[in-house]
Amino acid sequence: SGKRLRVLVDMDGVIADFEGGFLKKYRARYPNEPYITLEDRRGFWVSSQYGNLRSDLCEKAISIWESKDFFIELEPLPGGVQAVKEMAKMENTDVFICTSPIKHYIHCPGEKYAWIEKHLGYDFLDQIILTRDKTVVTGDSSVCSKYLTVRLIYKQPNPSWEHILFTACHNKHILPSSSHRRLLSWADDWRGILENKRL
Ligand code: DGP
Repeated sequence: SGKRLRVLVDMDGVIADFEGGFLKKYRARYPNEPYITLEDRRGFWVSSQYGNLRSDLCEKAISIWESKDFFIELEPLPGGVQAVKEMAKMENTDVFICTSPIKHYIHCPGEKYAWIEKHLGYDFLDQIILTRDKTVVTGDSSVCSKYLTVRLIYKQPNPSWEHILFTACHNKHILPSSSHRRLLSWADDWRGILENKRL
């Protein structure tokens, strides 16, 4: 019933645990360097916060996600894979994984495809959108904030979108606003949000 929905689900911090994977590998590689606990993470850019802690740590942080096997070995976030599979089976619902590869491209894009195949299955490879500029996917230039991580989009007619802010360690302190609904986790009521968008 109701509108057909196109749901764009981000990958890092929404279905794949980028922050947890980063911290684990950073600490293993640089055991004697200071680090930022997930509790103390602020802002989307991990490298900026590490750079503020000590300037050379910016580069060290970047070296972690530029390494082979970083992206493929990310753990799924609780409930994310199951929710996306369920969502994809819903009537009148098209689900895409919309994710920005890092510009050090030698490992990241391929490993993102491999991660999707491993956790969501071969057929989900048809649903991947890799772009450095997610605003062009919707054609709406006001989609810009890095901490907005799940998007719901109406199909025609009258295309419009709503960002749903998926709670992550780095954005949980941002105050709620009327224009940004939150999904606290995949245990939260994502079905309700979809049905509400469909009306
Ligand atoms: P997305 O969440 O899909 O917009 O992807 C953003 C990408 O950026 C993802 O691969 C993680 C990565 N990323 C996270 N923090 C930083 C950072 O501080 N610097 C860079 N270059 N990339 C980052």
